[in-house]
Amino acid sequence: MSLYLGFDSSTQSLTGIVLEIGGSERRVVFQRSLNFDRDFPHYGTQSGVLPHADPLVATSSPLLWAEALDRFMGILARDSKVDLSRLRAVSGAAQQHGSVYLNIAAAAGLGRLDPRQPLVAQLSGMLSRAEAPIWMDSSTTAQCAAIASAVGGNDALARLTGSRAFERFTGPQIRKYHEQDPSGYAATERIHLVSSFLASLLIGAHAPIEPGDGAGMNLMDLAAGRWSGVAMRATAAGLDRKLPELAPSWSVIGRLSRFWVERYGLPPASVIAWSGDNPCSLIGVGLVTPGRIGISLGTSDTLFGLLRAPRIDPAGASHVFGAATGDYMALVCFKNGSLARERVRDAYGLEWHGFSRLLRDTPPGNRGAIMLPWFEPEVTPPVLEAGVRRYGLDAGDAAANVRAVIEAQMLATARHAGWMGERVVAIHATGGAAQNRAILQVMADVHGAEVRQLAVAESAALGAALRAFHGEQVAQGREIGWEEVVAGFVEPVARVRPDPSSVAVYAGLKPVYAACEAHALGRGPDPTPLVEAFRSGLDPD
Ligand code: XUL
Repeated sequence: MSLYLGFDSSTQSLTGIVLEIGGSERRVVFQRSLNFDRDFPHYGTQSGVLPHADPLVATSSPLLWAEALDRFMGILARDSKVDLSRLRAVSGAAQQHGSVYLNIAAAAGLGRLDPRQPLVAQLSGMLSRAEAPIWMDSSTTAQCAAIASAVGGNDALARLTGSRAFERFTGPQIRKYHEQDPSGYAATERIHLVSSFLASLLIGAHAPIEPGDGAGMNLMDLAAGRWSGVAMRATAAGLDRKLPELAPSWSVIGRLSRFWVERYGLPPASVIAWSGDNPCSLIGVGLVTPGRIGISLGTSDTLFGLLRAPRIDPAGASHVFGAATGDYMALVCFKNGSLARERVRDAYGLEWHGFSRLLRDTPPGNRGAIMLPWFEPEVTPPVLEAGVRRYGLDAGDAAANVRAVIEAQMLATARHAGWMGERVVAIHATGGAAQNRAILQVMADVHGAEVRQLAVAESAALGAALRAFHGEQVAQGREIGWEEVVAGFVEPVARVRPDPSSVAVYAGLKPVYAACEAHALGRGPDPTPLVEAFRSGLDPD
């Protein structure tokens, strides 16, 4: 039986999963996560982010990601107790949009890594920029405006690249670097995404970018699957010479280099192009046909689904990326995911079990109390000035605030997904918080749809491992359908059904939530009368 390794280099951790697959026999044989703050304290990250005076700036360290990869391979070789000579292919997922800047020394240096030396010690001379801006950065509003205007407006940019200009997208980040550090930009020979950077470390050469993650840059012509000359020129001079090539998602981009083979005794397994965490999660939750959606409850919460054609969100809040199947995927990203849940938990001195108990003990609809949990600047809807807004909600009431943060997150997913045009019949839930039944019940009730809880919470790493399997099969000349690829790994372990009376409560609460959001964004009147009317409708006394 063959082994397939999938990684997920996320904001806060590196996870690896090894699958054993032989015909219909399929299982996870190894899984481990390394936490960036805890296991690599010398980088000084907080929740995976380097401290900065400007709250709009968010960066991390490419060296940290590389050191985690090196340590993970050591653990795999030492602790996994599986026969790694059967490892056939490796792929990976990474947080999207983040960019890594390499100088001219990298092309040769990557191919000459010394297996007797730690990886990280050999990389610092290859970076033209020590820090990597990541998806949590919101500091490029001016660059977004400049790029949008140079391509004929945000609608034109969305039609071309799948998204209007977003602060965290790679193009605006590159433009800012070019403006603020022209000599650093000039010394940059190659700009990688986090995914293609880590893939480069595995193969010992510059890796290509695939269209799933490439679509998160505001630089790729989505329909053609090519870098767009117009978008590149609108972003920074000479960018066409600095971007990696684009390659299909299932490409074998190389083999594990001598560094890994000699350092850890791994076989020279095929490396399949790495992608973004969201395109990999789409596979890892089994959304290989349209009609169902996935919700991932991670550092950010995301909602996603497969699209056969690149439909564009008319409100401009969402994105369309490439899918690993060769189709498209819709994605709506909410930055205040676990970030917000953790802040509420900590503000009231709770542990997770206490948080869940309060959620279960409070009534659906929260008596009309609404929180907009924008602890950090929000992506959907776009909010640059962080700050929690409360309507009919007493900040001192722990129970009501616990329910309010979860209800707000679920109401936001329902409100901002309508444009996909899919009637939601089932939701595949994943991510750390998807293990929490009380949260899944709110999800089912707000959407009025069954929620399927999956066995593997780490859907991005699982999806990456499944993509490794698929890519290797394709390379062998075997025609394999995606249903067959994911079979055995994505069947739900539990189903949470919507409760009709709660569904009715949320149908009434949705317009109240919408009015609060509009008011907080400065686009609507004070919603207090609506909050009060909802409350008195629930409780006529
Ligand atoms: C998606 C996004 C986030 C990151 C998180 O557009 O910004 O989901 O990919 O890792």
